Amino acid sequence: MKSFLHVSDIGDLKKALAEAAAVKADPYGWAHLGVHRTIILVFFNSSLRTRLSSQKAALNLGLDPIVLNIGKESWQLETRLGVVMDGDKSEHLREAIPVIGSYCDLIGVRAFAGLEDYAYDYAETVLQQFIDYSGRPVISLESATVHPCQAFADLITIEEYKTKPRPKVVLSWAPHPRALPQAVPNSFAEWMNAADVDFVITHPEGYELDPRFVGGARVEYDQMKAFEGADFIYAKNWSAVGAYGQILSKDPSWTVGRRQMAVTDDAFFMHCLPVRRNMIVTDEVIDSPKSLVIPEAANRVVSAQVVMKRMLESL
Ligand code: AN0
Ligand code: CP
Repeated sequence: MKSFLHVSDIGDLKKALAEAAAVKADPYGWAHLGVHRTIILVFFNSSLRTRLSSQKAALNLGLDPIVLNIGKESWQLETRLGVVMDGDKSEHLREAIPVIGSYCDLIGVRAFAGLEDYAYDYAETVLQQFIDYSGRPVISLESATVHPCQAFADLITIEEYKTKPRPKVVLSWAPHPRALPQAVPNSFAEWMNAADVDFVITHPEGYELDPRFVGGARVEYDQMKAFEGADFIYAKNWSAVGAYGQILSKDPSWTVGRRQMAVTDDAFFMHCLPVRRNMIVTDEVIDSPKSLVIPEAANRVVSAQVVMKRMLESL
């Protein structure tokens, strides 16, 4: 595997899920693979789960992780090409990336969408430079448009908890005080479309996701209707794509609570975390026995480990 951004990069999903189960059952079973190998994890943005689960996955494989927090420990990096560097950025990605590549075997990058320029974000301008200039396999640890390690962990979690061969999975927009990227819902949609589930997306009008990620999914603007008979509710806020990066609604009636969960088929509740309680989801729902947020986060080690394992095997 040369890079990990899309569901197509992992190949057959049944095989990937079987491999995830094997890695989870025997986390140290491939500890020889990473010996005398290094992964550099580059963070342009904050993280709790991705930072820790990626390091843990690397350690399980015998791989040495090095974390670099851009702008805090490194120089501030310029990411746009062709600019006069007379501002606060001391170094360009064009030099920094091959230097980072010369110190390691694999690279992970977290670089969120700026939410100002659709074309810049949706071209994956930062991540693509890592792919083009590092000479190393690159993992998106949430880049401008995708969060594949999260979506893979979500799929593993659904596989573990489903009680029907083809469960109904609903991705629901929920309110948030700040404008957030579309990476999590984009990847979730892409992976659910590829998986054997009945997938529905619900959001207020104006929050349509990019058609490349919506694919053939059913979109339902009535949240209560979308939730009917659901087996998994996946809540997430995102900012608008059309009116790029804008907050069009903070409607509290979309906060996932007992009212919506009551029309599901006793659905599980999922969220990638970090979550704003009583904005995205009520305390009652996230604290209920049907909430999967902790096992879902735990599966981030498993998804990252399968990806790093595949990359090490193909070096
Ligand atoms: C980020 C997002 O919505 O993309 C990270 C989620 C994993 N969330 C926040 O910034 C709160
Ligand atoms: N879900 C997730 O990626 O969390 P962090 O932003 O804390 O890494």
